[in-house]
Amino acid sequence: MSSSSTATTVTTYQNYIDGAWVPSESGKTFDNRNPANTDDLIGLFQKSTAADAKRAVDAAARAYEDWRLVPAPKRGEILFRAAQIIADRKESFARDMTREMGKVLAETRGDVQEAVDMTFFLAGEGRRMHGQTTPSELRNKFAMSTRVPLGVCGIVTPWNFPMAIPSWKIIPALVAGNTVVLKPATLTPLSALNFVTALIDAGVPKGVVNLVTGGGGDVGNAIVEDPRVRVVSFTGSTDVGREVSLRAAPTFKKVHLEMGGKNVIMIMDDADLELAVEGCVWGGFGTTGQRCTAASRVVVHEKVHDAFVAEFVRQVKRLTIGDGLDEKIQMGPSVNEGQLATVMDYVKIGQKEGATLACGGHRLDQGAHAKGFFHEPTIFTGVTPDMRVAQEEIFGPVVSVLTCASLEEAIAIGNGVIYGLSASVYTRDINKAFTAMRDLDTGIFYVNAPTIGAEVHLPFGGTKATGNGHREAGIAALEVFSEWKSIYVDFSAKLQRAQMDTE
Ligand code: UN1
Repeated sequence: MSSSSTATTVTTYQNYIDGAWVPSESGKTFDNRNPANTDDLIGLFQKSTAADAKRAVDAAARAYEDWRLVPAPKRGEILFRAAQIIADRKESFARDMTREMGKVLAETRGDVQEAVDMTFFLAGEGRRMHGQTTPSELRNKFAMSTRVPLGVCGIVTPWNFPMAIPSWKIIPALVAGNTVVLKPATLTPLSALNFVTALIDAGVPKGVVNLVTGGGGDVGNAIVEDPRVRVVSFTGSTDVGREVSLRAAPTFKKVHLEMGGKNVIMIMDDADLELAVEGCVWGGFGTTGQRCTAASRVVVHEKVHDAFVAEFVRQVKRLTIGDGLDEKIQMGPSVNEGQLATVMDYVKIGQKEGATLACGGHRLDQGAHAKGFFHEPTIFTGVTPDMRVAQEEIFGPVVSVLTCASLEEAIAIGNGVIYGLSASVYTRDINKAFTAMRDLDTGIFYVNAPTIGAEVHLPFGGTKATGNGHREAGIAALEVFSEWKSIYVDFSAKLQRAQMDTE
């Protein structure tokens, strides 16, 4: 069993290492609390150490010796079963997720569904995972290259998509024949544990997937620095990503990083404004703005600026804020006190820089909001491209509105940040749409839709300080979790040596 109950009925959850639920050698746990109501203690999780991480890597390294030889279609079959199990448990997994990180049920259902979709999609790679065959230079010789696994993968995942993102990384790792050590964000260990439990119940053999909860400094670094770990896949902030990269470098690991964003929606003067407002509301304030893909900048053509802002502000003021378990609520809390403090800091920074607070700007802490980390959805207008609220990732419910006089200016503003994840344009002019699509330096681009909503079978990732050249999702994920082996089969060696001598 994954858990045991204490006298106060608070569940203590354990690590999963080498096919068994085990406590950390530290003897310590940490709390997992509901950000909508901090009285609600969801459970206690293991405060693991470097020694726990090492045991998990030991187990994964041993299990790799057999898992790599399990035929890929068979690995895929286990993963198909896992996808179905996750689908069957969708509602309870979604509720656990809303409780532990706050986003509304409609979104946590979407998060779980993304894990289902990704698992079904990549399980199918067990029967594809195509390589190449190519003619050889020589007679009686056959040449091909095949995908091979790398070994143990260290997977470090964030709290904002607590089941989807682990699935983006773990499923391609497994189908390709690798084994895994997962360290989830300390704010969302239950969703990670639910995901791992589904894999176990589907029949993933012992040691193939290991879960170690705890802090990045203790567990994360130990995984990233272990020479037996051959791949590290990390989603989180750009600062931590840089550190992961540096720590992984001495042992020549393959490192996949998915980091910050400052995504832009560009609204041209011919846009369908109703559509654009709807996109900005959900792109900006969905998941309380806590998405790497959040539309935290809106650049509006000066001709439609005032009409757009009036309607955007009107709709944002009507959003219902509260506990995401209530189906009527549209936006939940920030994930913790630190994240809320960041939001409040940026509200002050924006005002000091001279931006206009068009709505929001305050913490909500009365009545139903008294025990959570709630903040009003906030819009700044009159923002200029150099302001910090236009440059820095806030990861909260704050949107900055800027103006432009042309598409060219909008594109320059859009590209004028260190990040490059997602961008979008609202226009009815196909020439403008294709120009923007070509010229925005981002990994993802949308036309007449917000910057959010990536689908599992397309590559996901960004340019510049958002990523390091890799993509996850789609079959692009296999590039991270496999490498190529080229094989030459010489079926007439003697004859060929003779040929080589004469040619
Ligand atoms: C993230 O914020 O890290 O495209 C991922 C989207 C979601 C995934 C976001 N499907 O917005």
